[in-house]
Amino acid sequence: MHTASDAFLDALTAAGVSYLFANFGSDHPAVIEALARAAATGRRVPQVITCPFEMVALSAAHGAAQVTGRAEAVLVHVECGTQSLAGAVHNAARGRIPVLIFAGASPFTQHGELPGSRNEFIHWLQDIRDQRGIVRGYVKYDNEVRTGRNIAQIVHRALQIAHSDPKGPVYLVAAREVLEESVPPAEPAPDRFLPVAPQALPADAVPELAAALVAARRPLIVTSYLGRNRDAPAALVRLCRRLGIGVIESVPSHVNFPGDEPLYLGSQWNAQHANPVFAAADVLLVVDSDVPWIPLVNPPRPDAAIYHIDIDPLKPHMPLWHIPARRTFCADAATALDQIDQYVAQRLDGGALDPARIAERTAHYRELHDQRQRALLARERPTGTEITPEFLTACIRRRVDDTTIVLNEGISSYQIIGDHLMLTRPGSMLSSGGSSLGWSGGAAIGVKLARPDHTVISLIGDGSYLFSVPSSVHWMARRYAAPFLQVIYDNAGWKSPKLSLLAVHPDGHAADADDIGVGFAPAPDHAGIAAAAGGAFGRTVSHAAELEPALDAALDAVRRERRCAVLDVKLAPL
Ligand SMILES: Cc1ncc(C[n+]2csc(CCOP(=O)(O)OP(=O)(O)O)c2C)c(N)n1
Ligand SMILES: [Mg+2]
Repeated sequence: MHTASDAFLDALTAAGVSYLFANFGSDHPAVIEALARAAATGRRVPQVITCPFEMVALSAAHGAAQVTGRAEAVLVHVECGTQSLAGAVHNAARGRIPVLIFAGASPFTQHGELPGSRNEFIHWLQDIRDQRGIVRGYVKYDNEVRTGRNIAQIVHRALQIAHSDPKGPVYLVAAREVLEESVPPAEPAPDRFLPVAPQALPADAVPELAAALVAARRPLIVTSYLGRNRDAPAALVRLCRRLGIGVIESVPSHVNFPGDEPLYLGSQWNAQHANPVFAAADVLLVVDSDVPWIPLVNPPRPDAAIYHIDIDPLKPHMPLWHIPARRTFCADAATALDQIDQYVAQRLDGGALDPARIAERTAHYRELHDQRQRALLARERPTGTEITPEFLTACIRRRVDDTTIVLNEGISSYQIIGDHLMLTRPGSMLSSGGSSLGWSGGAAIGVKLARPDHTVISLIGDGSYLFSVPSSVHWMARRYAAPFLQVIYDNAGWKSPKLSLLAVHPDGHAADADDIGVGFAPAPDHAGIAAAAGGAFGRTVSHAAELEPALDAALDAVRRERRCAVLDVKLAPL
């Protein structure tokens, strides 16, 4: 017996997929049978991770891919399960995350014409006109497997597309009859479906970019996600040190540049005012960024020479997008930065490079870096008994070691978390890259499964914690031995929509209203949810003096008892 479902699992295994984050339904008897057959006969297949909610399944695959760079598989139930992927599809798309999503489809025969024919009432209810249309706006590729005879080929092609830059999710569907189909075993050949090789800058671009950066007075690089490639931050450091170029992160979803480099000048997010360091740049090189600045509040200098290198420079998935770049290049950041650096080293050193000019730029940026550093440290000192997000993050920083991965879903504290963790190691902090809340619960499981020897810490707003489906997350974390620490930045509700309101209507009725529908009173027992669902260590902390002992106890539960810990940290309410 060898069905299309066996061939599907074999193709995943051959492609290096380790996990099948699964939420089964009536579309999957053939797959469940194939999994059991593999277990009975000792055939290696991806490990099934049962996910009680699909959004958590895709978030877990998202987290795993963020640390390995490789797609995992997510198996969902027809169109209903596809809908329940919810905002995780948006996050995977915006975060350019390789992942293979596979859904069943309602049987297409109703009188037993083929094995798998309709035999349950839901087969009529779940037959919709365009199942793939649910996610088409978010995936790089979607297709229906119409015969088991080429299911391996379609899986490998889908994964090749997912793994090629700009990476992203892919979606396949197959009806029950196809998944039941007997097919001859085929030799899967994943090495004939390798991702497209990284792209370099065209030859004429390198001298132009180098010349602009060399001649500038205040050259600045702004980036958001070049750190997704763990080699790129080192390439950025080499070039910036050689030429005295400052670096600003805009809405970073990775560690793109070490926080302790004197050329590091901080990040910009949603601040509703200009950033003077950014505004002073005369040559601005944007590398891998979806939102390098917000034109309405923080525009570049009008005469700045802007260049753009991106793995996805045109962003055709965003209907409105433009930066006034002189030249735009589609290239891999690490490759491109190395090209410029090598050109400068070989062709300009000792010639067009003026050491005094570079020393002046470096000293200027070092001074700004040091000023910023002093201001940050001053802000994180505790004042009285209240816990500020700055103090909380500093306490966490002191517990981050070389094998810690932090997931930042702090929302109104995104920037504070990045600023005060001051991380230096590529890959040590991740954000979803998207904006649909609740990613970091499932993602923490995926990261922990992929890096079992690391300490995983999810820093999450209280609203985002509830979005993350904590009952599913904490059940899964215990079931699959994937313990992590979760610290809730609990400001008693959704602070961000309130900030959005005040930015647009600072003096309106809502600004003075007692209740604008964003508060969480009466307070949920957040830690209790995790304890009930997954036996997590749970504690609520509201006094500054309690914080550090609670963090130590929570980390001890994670590292020694190997169970999740949730610290619900009460900040000033919104
Ligand atoms: C799935 C989803 N629903 C709604 C929103 C809109 N939204 C943006 S921020 C926010 C509040 C988040 O609350 P919390 O995590 O507590 O962060 P805070 O703003 O309080 O720091 C909401 C509801 C969203 N981004 N994603
Ligand atoms: Mg909140």
